[in-house]
Amino acid sequence: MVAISKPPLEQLFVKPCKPNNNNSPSFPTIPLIDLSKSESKQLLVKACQDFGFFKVVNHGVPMKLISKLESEAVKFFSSPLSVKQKAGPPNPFGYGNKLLGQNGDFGWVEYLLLNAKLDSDNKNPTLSFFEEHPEKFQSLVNDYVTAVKKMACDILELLADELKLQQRNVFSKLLMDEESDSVFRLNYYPPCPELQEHEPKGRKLIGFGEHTDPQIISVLRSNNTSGLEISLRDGSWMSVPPDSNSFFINVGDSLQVMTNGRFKSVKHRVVANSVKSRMSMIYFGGPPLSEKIAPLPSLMEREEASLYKEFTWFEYKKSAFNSRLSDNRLGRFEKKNLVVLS
Ligand code: GA4
Repeated sequence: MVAISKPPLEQLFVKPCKPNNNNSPSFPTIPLIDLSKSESKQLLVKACQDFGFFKVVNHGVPMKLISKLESEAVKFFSSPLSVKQKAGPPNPFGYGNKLLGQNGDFGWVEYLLLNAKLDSDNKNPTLSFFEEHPEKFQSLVNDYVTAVKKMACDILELLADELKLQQRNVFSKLLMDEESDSVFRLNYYPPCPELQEHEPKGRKLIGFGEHTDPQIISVLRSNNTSGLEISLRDGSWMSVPPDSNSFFINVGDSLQVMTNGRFKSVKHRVVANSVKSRMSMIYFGGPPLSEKIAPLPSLMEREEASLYKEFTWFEYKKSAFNSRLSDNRLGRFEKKNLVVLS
């Protein structure tokens, strides 16, 4: 058994990186997409190519459902540790505190990882800690997952349309499949008062370390506390202004592969706040374990070389879960194409 000690706060500070100038007129802004508008398709494709990240409004997910689930989640994270631990250690589903994954990554975060499969027979930890209404929480999660999955599928179909793919459900069918390997995550970032001493010097404490998501698409909703940052092409980090009425969408590694690198799986992280807590709820839409992931032949131009070796989602997931958060997980699946210069 590997004994993992608690991380001293010092280890959770992020390495300083080059500052970016958020006030400069050339500084990019997060693409904002109104899903009720007909021009959303083009904007979606552009956002996936330029950033692998965007914000959506008019998403159709009822605000009442979002706030009900959020308040149940707040109740859960405010419970005594002994109550939260009833959900079991994340293996892979369960309650976790500071330790992320199995390979020694830490962050200033508590979380609950759940199977997003909606049948009653799934492998979720017992949700008995919701003493009064245990089934209420499960049914809220189910309703919420159903709604965000529908939105994710609508977005994936608009993308397939705009890419002129014959089958507009080529991506969405992977999430709709009964065997879809999707995950639902609640992240609670408690305030860290000690951080106040470090903030004037510009030091940031890591909540969730930098990483890309291995799945196809991720749908994130948070309360109004800042913390999420995305990595820009020049290597700088851009802080994403929070917006509790909208959803933020990430392209995952698998969608990057299926589009042969046209869409970018965005590197992102969360930094802790010294005064306010941050709560986020994320649906990670993944394919069935047996699904073969490779660039779509119908998307490839004549003579275009595939940038990736084919793999099953099972193979990729296994390799991802053996990696550290910041590893370049796609690296070992990249093809080393030789360019012959004549
Ligand atoms: C990142 C996206 C999802 O949160 C997650 C994470 C998973 C975990 O927390 O167990 C991983 C991480 C995520 C990628 C690398 C591995 C696995 C932690 C980690 C160090 C649930 C997922 O699918 O991959």
